[in-house]
This record gives sequence, C-alpha cells and structure tokens, in this order.
Amino acid sequence: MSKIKACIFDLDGVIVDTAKYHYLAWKRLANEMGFDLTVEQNEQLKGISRMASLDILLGIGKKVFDDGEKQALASKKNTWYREYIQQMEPDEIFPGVIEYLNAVKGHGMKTAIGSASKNAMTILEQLGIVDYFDSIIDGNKAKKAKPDPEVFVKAAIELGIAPQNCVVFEDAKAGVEAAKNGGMYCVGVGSPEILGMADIVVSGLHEMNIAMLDF
Ligand code: B16
Ligand code: MG
Repeated sequence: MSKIKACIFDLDGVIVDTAKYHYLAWKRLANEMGFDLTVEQNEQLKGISRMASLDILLGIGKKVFDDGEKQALASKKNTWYREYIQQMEPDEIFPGVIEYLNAVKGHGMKTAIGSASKNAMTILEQLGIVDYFDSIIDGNKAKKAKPDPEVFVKAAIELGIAPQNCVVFEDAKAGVEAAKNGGMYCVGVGSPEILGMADIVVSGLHEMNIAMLDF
C-alpha cells in the first residue's frame, strides 16, 4: 500500500500555464524600460518570487533602481498580470488535472496547493477549482522562496500529514529541491533533464495514475 496520504500541487506550470501571462507582463515592463525579454530569458523567472524575478529582469536590461522604484515596477507588472489572469477561463486548466484531483480524493488522500504566487487564490477562483483543495498555501502565507521547503511544510502541517507521507507535484527545479528539502516525495512535471532530483518525472498530470504513487 502507498505511503502517500497527501498530494501538494504547485500551481503555475502544474495546474495551469500562468507563466505565459507572467511573461507578457514582464516583457511589457522591459519594453517600457527600453529593452526586450526573450522567451529563453523568461525561463530564468519561472517558479521564483516576484521581487527575485524583477532583479533578474533588471540584470538582463542592465538597469539599476533603488528599493522604492523597484516596488513601483513590481506593482506595475502585477497590475498588468492581474488584468491578464482575470480573463482566464476554466478550459485553460491543463489536461488530466481535474480527473487526477478526483482520483486522489477518491482514494482518501488530502490535497493542497503550495505556490509562490500571491495571486494563487485569484487564479483558483477564476478557474473554479478552490474547493478541490483542503489547504491553500501561497506567497502571502509563506515568506521563504523555494528551494526553501516552507510553502510545502506549511501545507503538510495544515493537512495534518507527516512530510514522509506527502508527495509534491512541481514543474520548477527550485520547487523540486524545496520538496526534497522538506523530506517529501516529488513528481516532477516537465523535462527529466531539468527535474532529475524528482522521484519520477511526467510531462503532465494526464500521465499520472494512482499506482504511480507507490514509492
Ligand atoms: P506572483 P508557482 C510562481 O508560481 C511563478 O512560477 C513565478 O513565475 C512567480 O514569479 C511567482 O509565482 C510569484 O507570483 O507575482 O503572482 O506573486 O509556480 O509557485 O505556482
Ligand atoms: Mg511552478
């Protein structure tokens, strides 16, 4: 029988592709400052916090600002980003996600979101899937960025499940490291070259079945 009693899901890149909206908003900010952000450069911004993303963007554009100016830039980006995500539709949920949530819940497992995003609740509401999760830990509740395990550890505590009985689903290298740092199992969602530290790697939740959680 599987040890797994709880599934903790990262949001962006596992449940839905909000990365494309982050990209549009960061690119718009870069363009306004007089430089461009390529799709390749955008890879560096995935899975990390808003302010850490801004620092990388300013490094790409070789721009220097003080803390007050950086807060204003991050806030401007977030306003644009929120405009984009408020247009999202439930059909943007990745294939297999709803089916898999129903399957794990049907097997008596608890479910949680562990996301760095301060906009996680807005996204879940927009997609109509808030009620699928017993706990939602987002960037407002966890302060330490992945690979620190705080976001997943807090989710496990809220669920009342020991870390060694939890599995985290993650698309970012820093997120896989966070899960392992927290003593949890991890399913990498994406490429095995990038997510090699995970216990197994799949291309999406549509590839998952319950038997694959038999670690
Ligand atoms: P926000 P996740 C992360 O979400 C994104 O992957 C990352 O690109 C973003 O900078 C971060 O959330 C913060 O998002 O600006 O909305 O607070 O992958 O942890 O679900
Ligand atoms: Mg992610």
